[in-house]
Amino acid sequence: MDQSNRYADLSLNEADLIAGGKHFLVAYKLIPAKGFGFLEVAAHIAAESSTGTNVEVSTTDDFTRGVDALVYDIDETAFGDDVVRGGGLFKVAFPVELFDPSITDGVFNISHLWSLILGNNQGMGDHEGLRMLDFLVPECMVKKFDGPSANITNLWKVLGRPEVDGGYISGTIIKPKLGLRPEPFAKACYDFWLGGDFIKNDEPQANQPFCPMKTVMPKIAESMDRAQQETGEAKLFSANATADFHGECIARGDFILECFAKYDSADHVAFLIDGFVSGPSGVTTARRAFPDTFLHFHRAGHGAVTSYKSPMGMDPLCYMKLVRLMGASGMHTGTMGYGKMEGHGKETVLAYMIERDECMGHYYHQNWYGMKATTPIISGGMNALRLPGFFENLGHGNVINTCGGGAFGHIDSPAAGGQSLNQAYNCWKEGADPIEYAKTHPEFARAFDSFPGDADKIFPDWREKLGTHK
Ligand code: CAP
Ligand code: MG
Repeated sequence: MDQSNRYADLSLNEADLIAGGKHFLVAYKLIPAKGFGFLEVAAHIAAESSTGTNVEVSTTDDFTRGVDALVYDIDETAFGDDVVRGGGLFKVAFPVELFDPSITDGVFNISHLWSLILGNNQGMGDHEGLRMLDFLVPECMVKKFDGPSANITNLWKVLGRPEVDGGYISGTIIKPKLGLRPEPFAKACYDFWLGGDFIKNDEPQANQPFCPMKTVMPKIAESMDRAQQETGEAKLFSANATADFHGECIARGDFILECFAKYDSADHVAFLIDGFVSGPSGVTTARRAFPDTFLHFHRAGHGAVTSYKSPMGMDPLCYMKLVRLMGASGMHTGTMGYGKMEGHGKETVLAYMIERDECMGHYYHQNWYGMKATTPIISGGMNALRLPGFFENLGHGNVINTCGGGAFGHIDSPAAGGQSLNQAYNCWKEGADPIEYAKTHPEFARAFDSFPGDADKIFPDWREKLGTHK
């Protein structure tokens, strides 16, 4: 049934909709199924995402029609006819009345919002592909989401740095991903903290029988204390508090803080929340129960929804915006083509969108109206050699960077791995040539020997210029 007579109004003007401030706007990429018209499917998507279904129903009244989501712009040939990346563009205006403020405090529910803008419409049979590319949150809604409470400024304060432009936080992920027992786990932490700032649990490390949280967490806290005394520097740990049941998450968080409070280091702790798999409820539990603790959002699994390989789901930019609204202190934004995960150099927008007061997305200029920034977390196949190019592309180093292989794969020690990361940042900040810089910074130089494949690719003439370093 073609519902475009009800769920489309191409006379609507986007500038007026934005100025009116009463609509949540969404841009989608659509590949209609064979035998279906573009506007017909777009209108059906607007119906299914708001007040309709696939047929007229007798219970609809004038008020209902007044809150219909409406297709207001289409461009059927926007993306060409590639079977995955092809299709057309259409935009939908959702009246803000469709969204769901909590009965407790009026804060909007992300889970509800997500189920409207990218819910049933993903499973409809009249399209070959539907992908959300960008959305615009009006001011009246931005101000009714939690947003971040703590962020990188809290961590810079602990590290004794300026709370603005406090710079690069060098980090690692304890590797191997699973399989370390408590003693070797705590030793790995101590060894890295002798050279780097920040350690995170790897996303699956939690309470496995071979490394129970109640055994390992006190040892990690003790290792941090020893490393802080040894180096005279504050250290940070992002502990996995992810859980299905909110009570378990809170119990884990309380226990973790208790372990570190013993050494007066509770504010040196962040909570790692595997936010894609635990969803907005899991994230909001941590955000609300522990507002003073940095909420480290790990996005493992997000690729199923955001991968550029798919005609479905959402662009990573949309996911970044949802996560800032949820209140993540820090969010994995990917490595923008410099690491091992899918991505490209123009993904800087993923970082800018969550860290700036306002930012131009793919289709909409988003103002955050004073909502605190979410800190970009850079992780995935990174090491000291890949960092200078990464910072040059991003344009700054006010990020948390975690290198698992990049630290524990350094041939001298995890501490040398950590030092090599800090040296890579300083090399970029000073505008120095990395090879020249390596001549006076041995840990950075030894990163060339540790990751020769990367060195050959990024600095082809390093061998004759640097030779191997002992
Ligand atoms: C990186 C990592 C990270 C992912 C996150 C891993 O380890 O710990 O979880 O890379 O990816 O498990 O692979 P390495 P993203 O540093 O050893 O690669 O930030 O893109 O979500
Ligand atoms: Mg990991």
